[in-house]
Amino acid sequence: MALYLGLDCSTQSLTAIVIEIEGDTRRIVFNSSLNFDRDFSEYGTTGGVIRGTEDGEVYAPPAMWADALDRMLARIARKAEIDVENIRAIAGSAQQHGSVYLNRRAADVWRGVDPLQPLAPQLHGMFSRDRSPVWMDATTAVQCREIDAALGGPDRTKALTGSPACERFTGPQIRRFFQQQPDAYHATARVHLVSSFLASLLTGGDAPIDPGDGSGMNLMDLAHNRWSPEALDATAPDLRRRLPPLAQTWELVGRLAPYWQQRYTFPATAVLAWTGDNPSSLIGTGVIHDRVVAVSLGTSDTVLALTKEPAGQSSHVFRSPTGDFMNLVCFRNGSLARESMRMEYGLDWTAASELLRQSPGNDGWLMLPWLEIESTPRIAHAGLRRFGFDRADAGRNVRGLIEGQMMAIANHATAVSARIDRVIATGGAAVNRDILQVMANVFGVDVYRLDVENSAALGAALRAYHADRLAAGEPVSWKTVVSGFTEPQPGHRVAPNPKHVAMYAELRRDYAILEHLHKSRRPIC
Ligand code: XUL
Repeated sequence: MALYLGLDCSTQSLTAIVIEIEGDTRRIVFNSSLNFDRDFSEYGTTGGVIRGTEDGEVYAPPAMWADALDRMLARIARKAEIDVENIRAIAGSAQQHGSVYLNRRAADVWRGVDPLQPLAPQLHGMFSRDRSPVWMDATTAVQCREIDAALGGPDRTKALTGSPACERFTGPQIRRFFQQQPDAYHATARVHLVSSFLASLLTGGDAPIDPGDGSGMNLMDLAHNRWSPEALDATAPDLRRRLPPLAQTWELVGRLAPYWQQRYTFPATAVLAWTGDNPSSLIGTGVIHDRVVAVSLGTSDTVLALTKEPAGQSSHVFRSPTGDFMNLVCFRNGSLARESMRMEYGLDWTAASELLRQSPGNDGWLMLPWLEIESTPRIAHAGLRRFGFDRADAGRNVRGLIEGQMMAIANHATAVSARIDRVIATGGAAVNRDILQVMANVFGVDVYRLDVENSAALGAALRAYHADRLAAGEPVSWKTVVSGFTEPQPGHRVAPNPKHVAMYAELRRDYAILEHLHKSRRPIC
């Protein structure tokens, strides 16, 4: 029996999924999560993070992730049904952008770890910074401006690295660290991402960063998958020697270190490069070609689309684990706007859904749903724009907002991915079938709801399988890799209603015109 282990270290938890692949048998044999707040309460996190005293400061203690990795491998090793000898390869992913700072003693500390003792307390002497800023941190606006200015403006930074300088991205974070704590920066021998730090703990070496996570740093030349000397110079002095090398996502980067072999009787299993949770989710949700897009309806709404070339219209372009490009289009007005609309009219979701069903197309009335400032398109002046109705009418407002959101998502998704055959819907609001019905009607294609709680860990396990076969000289296509794991369940399909598809096709054109006309204007109502 061939087993593959995928790990995902997200903001709030560490998840492990083991899959079994033998002939036609393809199944998940282990799926388990450790929650940082609950299972590691001694680190004092809330939602897996700690909020600092400075406005927008959000970080996590890196030792907590090491602790979780230790406990998870113990769980796997103790699971009677899993023979660890059969695990052929291990891959992983982690929350993107977060960074871990190691000092010069790190290699020695690691060499000296005692397999009879828990890992985390033994790592104390390894860090040059005991805090890892994570993707939620928003303290680097100044550094973003400085980096963009040095590189020739945000568009130029985006063309070079895949994104304009962003507060949560690692480059601006490193720059701030260098400016605020120059001594600690100079004492830093390595800056790892959360992903490459955990891969390093597994191999006991200095694991590379993969292009998928590397493109979340504002430091990598996206076209060539190498560190950009220009971006490095714009960030901090002597940064090149502080970064690990880059390696392809499918490369084996080492074998499980003696610590794990002796502590939990694992063999010297092959370990792959780790990547970011978003690129890994792409595989775990089966978004492996450009005609399927994933739409996540979360705090903000995001579209993930795979393309052969970077799409100019996306908010961010990352590399994907398939070697292509992962385009991410981000809409700030997601669930927060939906919730605030629902609450304004004192509705629960059953009542709000009823309003959605009542009059699809809102009798032609449109709303630009920019309750907050928006990133797609860039809207500097917050405020809903209503056309043909006022604030008093609950039904028109609820439909205007949600239909407007779905039209914006569909129009901008089409600009990234020319032909869309299917939409995979994820995120909290995807449980609402009426919202998905609007989505299906607006896109004019089937929408499938996927239970993706652990799609990043599943994606990692699938990547382990893909890389193992590649290394064995028996490569398998990505279609074969994901087959049997990511097909949506028929009961989760929401089909478009042809009558409404034609109507929304027209409304989408009107919506695009309104969006264009009003994006630089202040709200009028
Ligand atoms: C993506 C991002 C988040 C984290 C969450 O740019 O910041 O999705 O990866 O884990």
